[in-house]
Amino acid sequence: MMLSPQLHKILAVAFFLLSFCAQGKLAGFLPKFPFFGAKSNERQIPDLTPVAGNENGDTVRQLEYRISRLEGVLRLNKIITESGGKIFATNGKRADFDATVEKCKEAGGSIATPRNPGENDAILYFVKYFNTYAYLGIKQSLIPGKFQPLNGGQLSYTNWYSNEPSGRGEEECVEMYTDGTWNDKKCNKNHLIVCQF
Ligand code: MMA
Ligand code: CA
Repeated sequence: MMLSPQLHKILAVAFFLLSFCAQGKLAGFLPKFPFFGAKSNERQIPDLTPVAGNENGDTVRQLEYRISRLEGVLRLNKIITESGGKIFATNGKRADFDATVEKCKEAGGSIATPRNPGENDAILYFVKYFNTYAYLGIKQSLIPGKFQPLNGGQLSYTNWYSNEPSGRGEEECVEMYTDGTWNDKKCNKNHLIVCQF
């Protein structure tokens, strides 16, 4: 059966978070949720007993129901944030720009790239929680001082801090400050990994 884009998305988020749980790297993140720090032999195995229903349509509906419940739990616990159907997640770790792009790609997503104030806020939640700047999926174009989304095209939304971008070609990446504004910056800082799915 083909995976729906929604199922694909939530599975990518789940594996992203789980891969770090398994390494114990999420310990410390959301300490009120001790299951994140549990050793592998103590971890709860989810009950994946199929619900009755032989037709593909039923199966898809049931999967969608289960996904929406999972999303509800993740959202409630602020393990993911969401804006307009786009999901954002962090593992609480830091990396430079290239490593962040790679980590997000490995997880089946991409580096967080806000397209409007709602998405900017969804990323900002993690930046504030960890009190750590995050790189965005925006880079200087071939024209120094002009920025564009990683996958090309034009920036239709920006949230530059006053007098930014200021690097005049010397600062090729973009970081989000803890007030949600943006600064062009060198790409080699250790910033919070925030991905979108
Ligand atoms: C730093 C660096 C720049 C930023 C300025 C703002 C001195 O350089 O973070 O990217 O524009 O601070 O003062
Ligand atoms: Ca700058």
